[in-house]
Amino acid sequence: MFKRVLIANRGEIAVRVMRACRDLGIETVAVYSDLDIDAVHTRYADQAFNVGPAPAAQSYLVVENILDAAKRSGAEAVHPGYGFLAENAAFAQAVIDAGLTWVGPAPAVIDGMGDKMAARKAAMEANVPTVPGTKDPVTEAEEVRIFSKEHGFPVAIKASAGGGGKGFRVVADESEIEDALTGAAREAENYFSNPEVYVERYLERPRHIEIQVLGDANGNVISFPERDCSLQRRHQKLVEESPSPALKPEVRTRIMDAAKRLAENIGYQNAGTCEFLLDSDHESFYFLEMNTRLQVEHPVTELVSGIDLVIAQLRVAAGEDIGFTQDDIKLNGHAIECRINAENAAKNFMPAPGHIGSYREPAGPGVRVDSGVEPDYTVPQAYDPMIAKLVTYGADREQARRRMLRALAEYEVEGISTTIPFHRLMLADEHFVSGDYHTGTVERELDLAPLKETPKPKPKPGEPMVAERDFTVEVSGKRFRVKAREQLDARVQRKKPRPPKKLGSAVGGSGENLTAPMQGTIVKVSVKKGDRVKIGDTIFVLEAMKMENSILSHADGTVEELKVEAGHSVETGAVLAVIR
Ligand code: MV4
Repeated sequence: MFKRVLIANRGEIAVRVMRACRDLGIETVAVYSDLDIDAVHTRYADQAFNVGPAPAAQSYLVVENILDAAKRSGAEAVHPGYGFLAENAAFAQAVIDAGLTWVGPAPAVIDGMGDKMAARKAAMEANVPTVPGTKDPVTEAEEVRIFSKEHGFPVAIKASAGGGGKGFRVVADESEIEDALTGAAREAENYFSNPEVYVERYLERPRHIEIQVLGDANGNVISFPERDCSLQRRHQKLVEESPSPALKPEVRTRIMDAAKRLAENIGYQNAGTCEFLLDSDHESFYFLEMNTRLQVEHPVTELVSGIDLVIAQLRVAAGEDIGFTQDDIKLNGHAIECRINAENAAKNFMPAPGHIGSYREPAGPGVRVDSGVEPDYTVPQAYDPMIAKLVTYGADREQARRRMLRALAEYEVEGISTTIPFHRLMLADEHFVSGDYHTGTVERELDLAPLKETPKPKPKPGEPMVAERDFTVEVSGKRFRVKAREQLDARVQRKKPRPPKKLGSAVGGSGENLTAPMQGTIVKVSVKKGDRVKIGDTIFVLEAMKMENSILSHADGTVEELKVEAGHSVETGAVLAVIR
């Protein structure tokens, strides 16, 4: 077994991997950016090396800096965690070329599965069902039209190099083909420097089911009971659970066998995940893609199987026996994970980095918290907004759910907005309680209105304004919460009515200037000088916060001037156009 391992990551996953190392008596080496000099993971490790300034592109993603830290620390292996360089074949190869052990699958396998078309072909060869689709990439609208004639609408256009929803478009009818094709190809080029896209029949209301696999050092592959990851928003998972409330035992067996066959066929070693779509009949399933890394949601599998997946990864990488076989993998109980993100669900899940004041994690029976933060920590804007994962375990789903509600109520994160209120709503909602949800539930069916801060009732003109404040007072040993109401002088600014919001849209503007509501890159200009526009019309498409956002007109009028064009980066508040 290794004496020392470098963890090429930060936040909760870095701490989580370091804990597995500690369990095995392995010394840990952290890498950190200038922003993480006092971060939890940096201080948890036995050694820590600075790899560069705050931006990930200048630190956590700089291969030579990571390798330099590995050499200087005397690390014998590198664990990449997830995200950052975890699925970067060149990095994996560089680690191996430096004489170190890569804790993950072979670089060629990372490359192979990174190409969704090649992954689909590997699935077909392993007799694993895939969604009916084109065997090769498409470039012309006519090809999409021909496909839809055979398979009907809706169809999905997807990036070959894609994943996570980037370069993903749903086409409901012929009229949408052209725009969807160019949009998907543009996004694919922007995100993956590869504009290739392909077409599939689009499954309505599917569930997102994934199977953990583990290839041991002797080429045996073990598969684990599924994770249901359907509760997503804009391709960002929010809640995951195991087992899936939608999977019958015979379907579980078939899907676990399918994942094992695929992993065996490509000679998979170490931990990986096969993603499937389960059709709304809860019988037919289709291979989507394979992730060649440990996933965020791996703890739910650890809890229902009793296997520490990171310890297993380290043992496989060291060429050791993992100590269990497929027959040892049983499904016991139920686990649920809620991703605790520094995001404000009441404001379209807008990232909400900032300073955490008091911070208290829940505990008690069946509660696990994998966290990368602590009291008085500042959540940086530079990195992914997930600050922790709250995972609960119960003998059955209802016990796991109730424990999650208890833990969410105990979880205290003072100073920033988090997704805790969203999860409290989600876990109590009938869609979750019934288990009857799908990939569109969060975005299309869940009512998030209760999360909107209840605006204080505005006093009528002339009526005094009253502020309310809560206090805890003690009277003869008893504690009472009291609400004090304080009269203030009225200083009320009447706000202009805001135009209707489209999903994934934003409006910014005052007077005749249309301004950028957030920092980002203009990827599309939807109007030209002289066009007549109405409030709410899309003027630009701005790429920010990992997604494309429509920038809507804030007024009725004529486009007098366009200040930006596709490709321009803009700061918050920048004037984008003049509409009068
Ligand atoms: C699909 C699909 C339905 N039909 N493909 C693509 C990115 C991957 N992470 C999930 N993707 C999907 N591919 C076909 N043919 C549904 C999904 C999907 C999804 C799509 C839109 C919004 C959220 C989603 C969550 C999980 C799966």
